Amino acid sequence: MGRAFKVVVLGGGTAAGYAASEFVKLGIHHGDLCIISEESVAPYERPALSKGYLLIEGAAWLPAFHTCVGTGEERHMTKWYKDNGIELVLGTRVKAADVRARTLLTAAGETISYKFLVIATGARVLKLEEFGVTGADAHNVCYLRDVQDAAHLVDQMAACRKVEGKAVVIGGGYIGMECAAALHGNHIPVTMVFPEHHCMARLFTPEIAAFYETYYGKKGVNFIKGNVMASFEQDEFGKVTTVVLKDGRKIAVDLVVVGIGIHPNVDLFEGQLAMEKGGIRVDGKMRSVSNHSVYAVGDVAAFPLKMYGDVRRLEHVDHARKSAAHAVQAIMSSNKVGDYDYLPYFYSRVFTLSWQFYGENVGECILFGDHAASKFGAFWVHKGQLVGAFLEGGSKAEYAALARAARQRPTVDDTRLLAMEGMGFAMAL
Ligand code: FAD
Ligand code: NAD
Ligand code: ISD
Repeated sequence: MGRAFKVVVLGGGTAAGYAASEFVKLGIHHGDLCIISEESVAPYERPALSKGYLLIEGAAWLPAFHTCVGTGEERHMTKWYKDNGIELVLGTRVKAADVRARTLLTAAGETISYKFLVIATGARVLKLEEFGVTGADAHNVCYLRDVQDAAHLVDQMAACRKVEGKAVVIGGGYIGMECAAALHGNHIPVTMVFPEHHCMARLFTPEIAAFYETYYGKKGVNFIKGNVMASFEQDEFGKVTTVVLKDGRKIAVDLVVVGIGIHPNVDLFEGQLAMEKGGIRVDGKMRSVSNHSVYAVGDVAAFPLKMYGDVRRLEHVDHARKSAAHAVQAIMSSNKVGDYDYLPYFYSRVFTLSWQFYGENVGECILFGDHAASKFGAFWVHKGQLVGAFLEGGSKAEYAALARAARQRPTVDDTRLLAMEGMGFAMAL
């Protein structure tokens, strides 16, 4: 015999923290909600791990960034969960799920049953081993997904500084860019290696990427593009000492940071729930299309993106927070809510730079502003409509205008005029 709850949230990350907050706002009864997390700490704002956590001075560590401080709300530590009658089961991995029987089996052997399940299992990092690289389990090869990884990276940066060592960052995406900035801030020289011709290839155009690469270059960050690592060389203690690239080049190294993407954690539900785009296919209520007792939110949800009329899976925190709140509203109202109507929003902060992006990056990219002044942006125009908007160094009002523009999708008659008007175009909407 195990425990039974009205709602179980599986996963204790960012989406789970925002789901709990919404359940409490909507008046869930004490004893009705259980959150099961493999992590040993209460839900927190994962974005802080590649930013505040890695600072050499004035670092932000837990408990500073438990949810929901990322949106300016209250910080919820374990006491808050207890005070609100939420069973927070930490340090516990769920190893099996049976959605027909509505049960979860924990690694400790307990069966927990539910009326409604919210899957918020997020993602795990892609490992170099999956590309056939050996030696990637060395102590000085770091990944970054959870607070333990971040603590390990902080230790490894300290060890690297001690020997006045150098770092190689594998991957030119979000983790690569944010960690390279953090390594530089820790006085560690950095070389970035990635297969694409420019950084942040999922979002940036070559022109946008050029601004960031030039900025990083002036700080001393070295870029090796269009290349991948092939293998590591290690010393007699197992420490990685050399990164060997595919073209045979060798880079001496003391610390390696890897950010080569993620796998959504959906394995427990393979063969039980409909999947799409690597995630759990849900409807506009964030409810599994194949089992109406199950909801999925955050990184694992493949959801209908209403504005664009297709199904997407997004790996960003704003969506994790909002999709979680939406699923909770659906559960608490017996699905008497509208469909999730999300405007994609991504952002990053590196060095003293900060950008935001809204919408989608399809069609022609129209640049505006001034790279030299670190104040520039871009609009994406598709089939005569503005569909995406990016800005570096914006003010609160400008970012709000950017979001409005991407939401409204105004007609663009003259792209040359749009380039000249720049932010003026968005501000006037
Ligand atoms: P997660 O936050 O990953 O939470 C998943 C939880 O499920 C974890 O607690 C995990 O341990 C648990 N879990 C998984 N499987 C099981 C199981 N079988 N049993 C029990 N528990 C389980 N996005 C942005 O938009 N902006 C940013 O600046 C930004 N920065 C980021 C920085 C870093 C370092 C990382 C890693 C991500 C960042 N992201 C950012 C992405 C953002 O954090 C994620 O999109 C968001 O955390 C997804 O929330 P989630 O709750 O779906 O998953
Ligand atoms: P990513 O998808 O942003 O970037 C992966 C990068 O890996 C690619 O750009 C590519 O350069 C590189 N790559 C792929 N295969 C490679 C290989 N074999 N060898 C070398 N490089 C290879 O993923 P990430 O940077 O690892 O980030 C992990 C997750 O965390 C993502 O979901 C991301 O959205 C999220 N995240 C988001 C933010 C943010 O939104 N500001 C910040 C950090 C992390
Ligand atoms: O969205 C975010 C973000 O970028 C962070 O660093 O949430 C966190 C919190 O602001 C950390 O306190």
